[in-house]
Order: sequence, then C-alpha cells, then structure tokens
Amino acid sequence: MIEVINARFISRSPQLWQNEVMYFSFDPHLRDIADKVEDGERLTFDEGMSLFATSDLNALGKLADTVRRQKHGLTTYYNVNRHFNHTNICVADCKFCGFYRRARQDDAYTHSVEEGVAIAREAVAEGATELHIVGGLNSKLPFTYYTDLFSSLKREFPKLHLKALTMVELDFMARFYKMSDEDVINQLHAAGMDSCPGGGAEIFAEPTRSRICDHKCDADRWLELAGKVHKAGLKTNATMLYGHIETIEDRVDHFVRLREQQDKTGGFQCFIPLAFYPPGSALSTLPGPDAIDNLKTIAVSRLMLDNFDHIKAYWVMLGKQTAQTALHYGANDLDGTITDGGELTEAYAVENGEVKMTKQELITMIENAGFEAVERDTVYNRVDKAAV
Ligand code: V47
Repeated sequence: MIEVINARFISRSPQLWQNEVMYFSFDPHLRDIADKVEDGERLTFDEGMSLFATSDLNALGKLADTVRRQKHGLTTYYNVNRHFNHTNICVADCKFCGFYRRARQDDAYTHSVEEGVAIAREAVAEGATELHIVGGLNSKLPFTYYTDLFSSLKREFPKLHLKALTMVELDFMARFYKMSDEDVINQLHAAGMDSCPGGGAEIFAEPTRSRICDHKCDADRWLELAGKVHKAGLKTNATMLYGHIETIEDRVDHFVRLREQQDKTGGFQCFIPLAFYPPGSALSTLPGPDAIDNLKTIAVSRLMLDNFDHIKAYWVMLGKQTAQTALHYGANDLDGTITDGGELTEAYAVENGEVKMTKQELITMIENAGFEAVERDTVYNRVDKAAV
C-alpha cells in the first residue's frame, strides 16, 4: 500500500522534504530507517539487512541519495589514471579470478621495471595523475623488484601518484620475505608507494572467504594491515566482491567490519563495491549480480558506511549505464579513464573487454545524470585544470 501524506511537501526545508519523500515508501522498515538517517544515527546490522530486503528500490535510492547530497552536493568525482599489472603469476588460486596464472603456464608474465616506466610515460603524456599498480602473489620476485619499480617511477615522474599493492600483497611480502609489516610498509613508502588500493578484501565473513580465496590472508589480517598503513600516514581504499556465493548477511557483516576499522584508524577514503564477473573464473557458471542488486549494494553501502567519505561506482565492472545510474543511488565517484586497463582489468571488464574512457566521456556521463563533474587526484584534491 502506498501512503500519501497530503501536501506535506509544500514549504518545508529541503532536508525535511527529502525524508518526507520516504513516507511515500510502501516499506515500513524504510520509513523507520529514514528517521534514523535524518537524525544522523548509525544503522545497525539488522537495519542493513532490512535495506537489502526492501523491494522499494526507488525509496532506498532516494535515501542513499539524500546522504550523498548532504556529503557532496552535486559533485561527482572522476580521475585520469592507468592500471599496471606487473605480474599475473599468483600462488593464491582464488575461485573468482580469471586473471592469475601459474608460473609454468604459457601466458604467465612478469613485466620488467623498464616496461613499467614505459607505461607510466605514456600515461603521464595522456594527463594521468595516478598509476594503479597491483599484481599476483609471485614468489619468484625479490622484494627489491618493488622498491626498484617504485623508485624508478618516482625518479622519472615525481608527481605521478602510485596507488600500489593491496593488503593481501603486503601480507604476502611480510610472510614471504620474512619482514615486519612496518618494514614492508615503510620501505615501500620510502621507495614511492603513495597510497594503497582497496582490493583483496573480497568478502570478510567465514566460511565464504575460505571457500573463494582460501590462500589469501583472512579478514582480521586484512583489516590489521589497513590499520597499519593508515598509521604510517597513507590512505587506502576498501572493496567488497559481491554477487558470487556470499549471503546478504556476509555483505552487511563486511560493511560493519569496515566501519569499525574506520572508527579506529580513519584512513579509508573510498569504498568500492565490486560486482562479480563470472567468465574466465572457476565460478563461471554463476550468473553474477543483476542491475537491481548492483544499485541496492551501492545504496546500502552508502547508508551503512557513515564514516566513509566516498562511494565509488566502478564503471569497468558495473558497466557504464549502471555506473551512471548508481550516481543517483549513493555513489559520488566513477573512478577513471583507465586508458589501458592492464591485463587484470581486462579479465573482468563487463563492457565487452573495453577498459578505457576519455575524460570527455566521463564528464558527459556525469553531467547527463544531473551532477557536476570534478576531476580529482587519488586523495580527492581537485585537479587544477590549468595545471594539466
Ligand atoms: O581484489 C577479481 C576483484 C579486485 C574478479 O582501490 C573481480 O580504487 C569481479 O580492487 N569479477 C581488484 N571482480 C580490483 C580492485 C580495484 C579496482 C578499481 C579501483 C580500486 C581502488 C580497486 O578485483 C580483486 C577482486 O576483488 N576481482 N576477479 C571478477 N571475476
């Protein structure tokens, strides 16, 4: 039943108006949650479950959009970036991954430092402010490969931001090279690592995590390392891989754990829900999430992660149309031009393997959705157009 409260929209403040829209919702749970959101109260695990359970997608989106507009107004960020996947050789054997290879396989590769520098040169010439560097857990590489790579990149491109290495890669390095976490982080930082991307979080809850990525570090370790990177003064991002074998409880648990870690160390700048793309993976018979699930997941993450500034609709995995729509469901960032996605990104790109957009395409997507496009650097400073 749709409840309409007559003429209550007229002559109210915009904020009240936003939440009164919720009285149009046929879902009583949403109406109660809307009151809490309006009062700035933190939502509980059970309320997260109710948000996922609603079939009133538009009311859920409106609620998330209200929070997004309170935090950012119409501003929607994008950046000019490029991905570099230095190696696809990996010992982890994750069931969702179509990218990794064993060292003996014909198409296994490791890029040289010089190849990395050449890719960065192209990226910088195209206006990139960020190089996103991740790869497999490769036991053939010495630690100095990473420090050489980062210091060579910084020597030639001191202003290029290196967003490099997930918590899973840092964990592997500490264990494999028998170094303390602090030594790994500090030496990589000294070589040029400026911040860390949010990958490897997958889904924190057990037994799901062990079923899909048994050889990766567990949730507590992922969060512990994120805290240590934050304490070293670097920002990181956080992701969640969804739409495979996880439950809705697993997703809400993921949000709650991220939120608790953020309360402690505060260094997460952005949350990126990653829509599972089955082709090429050991879970290729699964359907993956649909558009409704994608929009709900963006919206619920915006509402649950009250202490995260930014929610990114990663267009490569959502597809351009859903990513653009997600801007009305709580997302305030589309990520970047990417230009050349690197091999990892190509493995899960839903847009027929297409992993590049021009700056103008991104701006048009954002403006056509009714928002203001702002180019940012990796740590959300506005990029001065005159300086590019
Ligand atoms: O951790 C792997 C995911 C992640 C698949 O921090 C898959 O700004 C979908 O973390 N279908 C790596 N996803 C990518 C990542 C990322 C991407 C963009 C921006 C940022 C950031 C981080 O990709 C992995 C895993 O969760 N992934 N395989 C797949 N088949």
